[in-house]
Amino acid sequence: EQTIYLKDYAPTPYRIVSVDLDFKILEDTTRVRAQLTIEPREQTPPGTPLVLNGDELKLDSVAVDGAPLVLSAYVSDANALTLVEPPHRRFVLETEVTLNPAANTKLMGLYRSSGTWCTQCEPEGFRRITYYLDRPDVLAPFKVRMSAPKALAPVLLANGNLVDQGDLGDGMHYAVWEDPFLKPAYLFALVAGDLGSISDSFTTMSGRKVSLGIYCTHGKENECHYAMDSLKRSMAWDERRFGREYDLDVFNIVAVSDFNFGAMENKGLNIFNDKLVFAQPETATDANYHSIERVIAHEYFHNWTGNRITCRDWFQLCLKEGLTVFRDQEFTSDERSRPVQRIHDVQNLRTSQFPEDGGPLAHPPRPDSFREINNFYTTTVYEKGAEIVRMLATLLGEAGFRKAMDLYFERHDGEATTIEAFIKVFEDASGRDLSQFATWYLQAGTPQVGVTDSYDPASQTYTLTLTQKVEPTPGEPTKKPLLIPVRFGLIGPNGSPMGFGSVSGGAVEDDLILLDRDSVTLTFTGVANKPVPSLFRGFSAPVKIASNLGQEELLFLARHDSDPFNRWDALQTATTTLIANAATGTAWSGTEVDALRQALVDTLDNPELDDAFKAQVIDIPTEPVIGRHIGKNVDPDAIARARADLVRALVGPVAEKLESIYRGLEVTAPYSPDARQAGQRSLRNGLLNLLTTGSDRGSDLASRQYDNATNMTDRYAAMAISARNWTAGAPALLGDFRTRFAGDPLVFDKWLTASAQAPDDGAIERMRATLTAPDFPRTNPNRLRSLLGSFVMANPVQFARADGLGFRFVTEAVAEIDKVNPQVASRILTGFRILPTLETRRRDVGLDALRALKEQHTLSRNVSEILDRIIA
Ligand code: B3K
Ligand code: ZN
Repeated sequence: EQTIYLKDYAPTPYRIVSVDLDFKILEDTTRVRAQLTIEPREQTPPGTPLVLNGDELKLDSVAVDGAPLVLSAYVSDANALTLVEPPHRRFVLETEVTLNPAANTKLMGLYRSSGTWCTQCEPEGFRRITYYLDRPDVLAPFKVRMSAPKALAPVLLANGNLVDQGDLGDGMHYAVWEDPFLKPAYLFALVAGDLGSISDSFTTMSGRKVSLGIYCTHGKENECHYAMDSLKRSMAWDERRFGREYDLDVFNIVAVSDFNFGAMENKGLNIFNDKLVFAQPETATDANYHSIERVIAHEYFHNWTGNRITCRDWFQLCLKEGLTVFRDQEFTSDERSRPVQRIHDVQNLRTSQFPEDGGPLAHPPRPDSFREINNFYTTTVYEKGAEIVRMLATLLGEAGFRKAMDLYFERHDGEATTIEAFIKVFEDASGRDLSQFATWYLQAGTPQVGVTDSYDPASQTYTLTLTQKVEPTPGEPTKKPLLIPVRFGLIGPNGSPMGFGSVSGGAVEDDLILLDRDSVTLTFTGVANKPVPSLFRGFSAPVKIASNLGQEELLFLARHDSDPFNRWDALQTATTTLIANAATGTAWSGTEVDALRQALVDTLDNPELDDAFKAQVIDIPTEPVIGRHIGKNVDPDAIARARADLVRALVGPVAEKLESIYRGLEVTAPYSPDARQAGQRSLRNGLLNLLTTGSDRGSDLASRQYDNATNMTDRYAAMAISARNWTAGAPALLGDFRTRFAGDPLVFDKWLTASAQAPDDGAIERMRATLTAPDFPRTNPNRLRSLLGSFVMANPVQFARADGLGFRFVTEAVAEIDKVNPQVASRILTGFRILPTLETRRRDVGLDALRALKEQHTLSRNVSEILDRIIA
């Protein structure tokens, strides 16, 4: 099996000048005729073979300039069609293949989802539709003709603009779509089906009217309005914030129920996992609305960062993904609350990216080799990629960043480009040397920043030393120092910001320290009193901070820091430390718990803070986050016990007060997903969570909330909190929820998740029974991920059981899923990346389960790669 290296990149010897596709879609088969106009590049020697990618294609005919090819002129096998000696001039290659979309359970290429024909081509799915140079640096204009039975597929969609349509008799009809923009094959899309839709329009800043459509299963139209609203707000925001206007006359979105990922940014025809489109208050939570808004925006923003400017090769994936995640984070920050969104994004980074970056699957945001590219659509490429762009924005400032982005669009529009070119744009626009900064893209691992300081009252001098260190990661034994932007402030004894005279010893620009060596010692003069340093404000770099602050100083920051992120983070650090210490044998003191409780209560009582922020402050770090903090010899049972004990100690004396705040927060107005109302619900549900873990009032409160809920946010929270704490009421709530919403697959997913995250000893049996029930939809990614993905990522107590039952349950399921859908299987398997952090006994039974998987099954390239990297 082959490893692909970035260093081997070379352009194709042939160019594809234009693409003409004809799809004949019939009930059982689809015939694809492709006419590719091809020419050799100037430097290509005559006689150079033309190798086109293919995957599971059945070739029916092949011709050049209208003449069928003789057998000796080409070779076709499972993975390629090779023209041995193509003409040394422009020519038209015509191929015909037959596909069976209904049998395509990998959901890459053309497949059927609940009767609808749809496509997913990124990264290498187009080769499952026709023979092609299936790589992102081959750009061409596409014309697509499709015909299908009118009864099965009254709706026929593809990229670009509709240029023709009509009746063909015999119950068949056709449509022709043309996309004038050059694009790589991974952005190709086609949809044919019997779909309902809603429509709207958007007038761009230059006055062009764009027709907008969202297509879905009949009957779901009413659940598409929030997605439409999010789309229009995204289009307006990209004009305002980045000066980017939409470029076609139509923009369509199609919701499908079987989808490997969240959504896909195909040019002018985005295809979405329906869970990221459908929303109504009775069945979708505030969190669902939030995700819909974010992902609709994300895919729309790709039109400029991804489609107009795409990637030269898949190693450059974070060129489009990191940048587009940054853009969607900024959109949500502008539409909702900036500090709340920042905390949300950092929680996500710490929960999923840090464990990836500190374990066997660590890789740089711009990797230099892979076996299976689908395994690199990771949180490192996406979320760490976004953090890198955010650091560029921090270094350049708002105006400087916008100037650089303008230059990026101007310089690279229409191109397939690289991370190097992206960085060069930022250098040219700012005049800065970013060569050291570029290391962020090329090196894996989360830097650990150490802090020490001292104050000399006699000379009024404050000294601050910052160090950085990155642990070795697979294939990278030694690390280079990074350029780490540290946004900071000094806080005086009365809680106000403190000025200083001068600073020396390192690079400081206004409130930004540039930590660019292993160690930097800064000397601040004219400092009147001993300050408390507030470092990494707004989480200005994706690092782990080994703060030297004690609990007292952390609580001081939580009270006084002008930076809301650091206020939140100070309490998180204080809480995590107490739990981690207790789990590893160092008990907390009563004073420590009293002080922490007071800080939480003061936050709740502060009328100036908004509810969403308060909810984040009282959110006790999860077990996986604490496990990660401990780092080695982790015993999930001990962590769960210590966490619950601390919550009990915190809540006990104030349970009544918390309950009365809880009662006072009930929303009486009609449901709205807006940030304010959602914030109020999240605070109320956060209190319910505290009361359920920390007192005996919670179980009943939760059951009552469940019964009286008028929206899914409150009902789901009550069930999930009960399940996670395995209260007396939990089994009844799970049982009711399952039958109450039977028939709604997206609500079933919520039940699967809650059930999989419950830490009771019956969890595995319950999951096994669910999974093996005859009516469980075994091929649907959403169902599988809701059950198994939530289990491996969020239920360490049962997944990492010392008897190995949890591990074996998952490896056996992965072996089965792999036969159907390798992408889903390998994604679930990544949950085993926690093995190296676990205590020996658990690690060993986990490794045994992985070895058995490897020995007993024939596995896909996707699963084998993940397995080998974890076992290694
Ligand atoms: N670009 C797609 C991801 C496709 C994933 C293929 N395994 C969605 C996105 O990031 O916007
Ligand atoms: Zn994306």
